[in-house]
Amino acid sequence: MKDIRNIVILTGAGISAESGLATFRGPEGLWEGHRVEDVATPEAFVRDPALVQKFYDERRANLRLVEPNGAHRALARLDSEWPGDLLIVTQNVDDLHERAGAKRVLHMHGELKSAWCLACDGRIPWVGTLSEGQACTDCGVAGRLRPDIVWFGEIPYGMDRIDRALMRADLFVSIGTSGAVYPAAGLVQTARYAGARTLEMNLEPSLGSHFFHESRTGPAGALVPDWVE
Ligand code: BJW
Repeated sequence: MKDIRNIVILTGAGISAESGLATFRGPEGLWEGHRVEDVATPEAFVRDPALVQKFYDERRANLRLVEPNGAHRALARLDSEWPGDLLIVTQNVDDLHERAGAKRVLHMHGELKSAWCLACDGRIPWVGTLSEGQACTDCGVAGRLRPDIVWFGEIPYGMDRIDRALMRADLFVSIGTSGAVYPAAGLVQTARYAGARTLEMNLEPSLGSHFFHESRTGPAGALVPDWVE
């Protein structure tokens, strides 16, 4: 990776698929069992909080059953060895990048293992199941915790930091994302505007694959370690 110093990597559900976590869209997609508007919007949470809490409780429980795969491990190795700036921007709410050892990770759509207290606006680690009415460990108020997840219509986390990293990036790499959800799907255009080389690695060409200089198709568990070597 000659002439490259600063790297931004965007990951999506496809990178965790080989660990056994369902992606969102497609035949085996997570949304097949749940209508997205029933579980991943602020309106759904107001309408049926128990359903939404149950959906996320189940996904948290499932996290304990899965392990990082070769793609997570390769990115963690790159993170630990890369001397320049590097930022892994993940849309995933799982913790597989961290469990593989990556440190420079930003969860733009939130994290399953975090709870957001609507009483004090604090973020606390999730313990037990939120649907049991766990109290906030900061303010002590019970029953006001929601999943710390960015739902449709909400502003993703860290957008300023992401924009700053993209403006300095020499290389932007997108892994395992369909390009269906904005603003994540538009990061490639910002990176190109800033002059970065852009590479996509996905099982199939994504909706935005024409925006990339290069598009490699195949499973992330094979493509990412090859690229990092
Ligand atoms: C493999 C593989 C293997 C499989 N190896 N690859 C109309 C037009 C444009 C935009 C909008 C619009 N109406 C509304 C909007 C905005 C909306 C949006 O984009 N909607 C679209 C659906 C149209 N966006 C928002 O509301 C966002 N907020 C926002 O825009 O605020 C305003 C704003 C403006 C400007 C700047 C800043 C803010 C918020 C979006 C929140 C998304 N939340 C979710 C749920 C999170 C919680 C949860 O997990 O439950 O995030 S939705 C869901 O989709 C989740 C994901 O992070 C996200 C992206 O999905 P991802 O990761 O791409 O997964 P898939 O399944 O789609 O794709 C997987 C890919 O992997 C596939 O291509 C496979 O082929 C591939 N793959 N196995 C490699 N082994």
